[in-house]
Amino acid sequence: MKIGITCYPVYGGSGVVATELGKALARRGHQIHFISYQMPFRLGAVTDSIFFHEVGATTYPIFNNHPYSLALSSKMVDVARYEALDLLHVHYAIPHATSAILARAILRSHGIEVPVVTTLHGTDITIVGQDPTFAPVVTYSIDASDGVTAVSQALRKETYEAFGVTGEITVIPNFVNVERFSRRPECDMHRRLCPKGEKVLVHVSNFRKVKNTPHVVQVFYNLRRRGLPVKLLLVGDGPDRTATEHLARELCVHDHVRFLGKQDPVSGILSLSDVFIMPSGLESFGLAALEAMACGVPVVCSDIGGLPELIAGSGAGFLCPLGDVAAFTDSTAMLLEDDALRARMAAAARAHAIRHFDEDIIVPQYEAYYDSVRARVTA
Ligand code: GMT
Repeated sequence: MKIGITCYPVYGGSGVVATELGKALARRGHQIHFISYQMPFRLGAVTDSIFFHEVGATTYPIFNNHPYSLALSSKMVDVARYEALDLLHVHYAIPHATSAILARAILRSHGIEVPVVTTLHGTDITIVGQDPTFAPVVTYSIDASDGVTAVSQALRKETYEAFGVTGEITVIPNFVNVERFSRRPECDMHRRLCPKGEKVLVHVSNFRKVKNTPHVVQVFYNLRRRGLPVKLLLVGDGPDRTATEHLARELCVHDHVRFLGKQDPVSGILSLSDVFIMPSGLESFGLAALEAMACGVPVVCSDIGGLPELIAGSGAGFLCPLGDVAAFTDSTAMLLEDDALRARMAAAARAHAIRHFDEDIIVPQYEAYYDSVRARVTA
């Protein structure tokens, strides 16, 4: 199949999923055309079955902002026609689904039928999409898509409740490549970071408000106050990084905290970590937690959104009430102090990732979904 994939190319879960999906589909014999304003950050090199089409930015004095959504539609039309795409798969509703619906209409006017599959990821539904500025367009674009998937049951439910969408939404959970995301042997960085055998707490995110990164530092401060020999690694970057750094200094724990910025790959850092923490205020799935689990790192996460679907009953870690810093501290401390418990949960985390979220289990679900959408559209 020839598939056009559109996503945000920057650091963030939806872009990661779209890119990893494209790479996995290419390995399975499909031809993949990424269409975006920049090469997706996890793409690496293009190959003979992966292509990248950049959406250019044209400026003109009367434009307030560059109309990216329209430039994207034009590029979708161009790629679909000349590369003979079988399907457009867009990740994140705003504006990608809308651009794709417009592209589909233009293609139809040329007698070309290219179905549109939209995958909902999270903040496109839970935060940005519900803003009245976008809500009617998001609702229309979801309903007008030929196929809609959501990354968790929680997100599917939220989409029905918040938008009054009527069409079927199929849940296809996120996935991880369990070969690339697996624990690596002890490395020099670990020895230098933890000269006295300290334990490592890790957090990975884009430091947006919804990630509650100050809570990570507060939990870490509580752990140090309890006398636990632990270091904190913070991976990623975003709007709340400065405030989080300042808090670490105010609480005088900064000497034990490393802000590593955007990192790729993260599997090496996860491999030297003992516990992963995700105190998010909302998380439709929690891909970063899944990647940690695949690397055998037990997780401590908020009990909201799609996180219970990922973790509950797996023995891979703990779910804590949203915003309850004391509960997060207690659960993390338990894992850091009890080597046997941590080892048990680490093994369960890896096993759970392999059994339920391995790339080889989930990617065929997308292939089957594409087939069903194409069959319906051409019937
Ligand atoms: O985490 C983010 O804020 C980025 C966002 C995105 O769309 O790039 O992530 C969302 O999609 C990920 C991939 O499906 C999910 O794993 C994240 O849980 C989800 N983020 C939120 O719901 C806040």
